[in-house]
Amino acid sequence: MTKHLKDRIPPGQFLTEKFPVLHAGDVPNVDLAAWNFKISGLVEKEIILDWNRFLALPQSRILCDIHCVTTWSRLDNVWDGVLFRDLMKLANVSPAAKFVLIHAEEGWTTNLPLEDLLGDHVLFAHSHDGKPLTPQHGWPLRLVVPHLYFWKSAKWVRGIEFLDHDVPGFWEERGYHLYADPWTEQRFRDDPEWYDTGVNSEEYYRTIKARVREEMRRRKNSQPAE
Ligand SMILES: Nc1nc2c(c(=O)[nH]1)N[C@H]1C(S)=C(S)[C@@H](COP(=O)(O)O)O[C@H]1N2
Ligand SMILES: [Mo]
Repeated sequence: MTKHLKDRIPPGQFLTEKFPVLHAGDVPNVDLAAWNFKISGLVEKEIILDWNRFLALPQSRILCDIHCVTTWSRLDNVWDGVLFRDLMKLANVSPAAKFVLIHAEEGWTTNLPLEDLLGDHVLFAHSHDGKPLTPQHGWPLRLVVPHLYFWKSAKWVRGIEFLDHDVPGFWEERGYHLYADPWTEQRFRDDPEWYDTGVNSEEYYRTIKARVREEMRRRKNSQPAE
């Protein structure tokens, strides 16, 4: 089934064929020989991978649309890399882990519920549209979480930390939404559920995710028959 173009563009977004560059601070200088990736937190044993070991992991390709909170969307991006869930298999993660804090160069972080990372569409990418990432877009490695606003897709990633509680990341601490669903425009942390359910609770995520599912159902039902 081909989806209508308008059904692929969330509210408040415009389409671009360009690939804008956005981040806090400067593009970091990364030395691949010194680069490593750390799996930490609620794991039996911390794991540290170097670049060659990372590349030796099973490789996957995804095709996705991306939606930036600054209102641009870019369709049909091809990414190559390692699925989050394939990476996670290396570590013995405690069942108590419910959240993940993604760590990038220079202490930049972003937070996500673990279950959002387990799908076959979430990957650590080293290539975009068939070419290695450019430094501005996150070389050597970035996360891609297509179903959330693009700031969750950390560039220059260096590790993942499994947690039993939610810890707001860099932009989230500065007022951006904790979950960031583009279809219900979770841009800023000004949603009523935030005030109703309080800080960092699983209850909060249950509530906002229920709202997202409801919106997706509504959209599906309002689609004209073909
Ligand atoms: N490490 C790091 N990753 C980051 C950011 C950042 O400031 N630092 N900014 C995020 C934001 S706000 C966006 S919109 C996307 C932009 O990715 P792009 O520059 O490849 O378009 O990267 C995200 N990943
Ligand atoms: Mo952004």
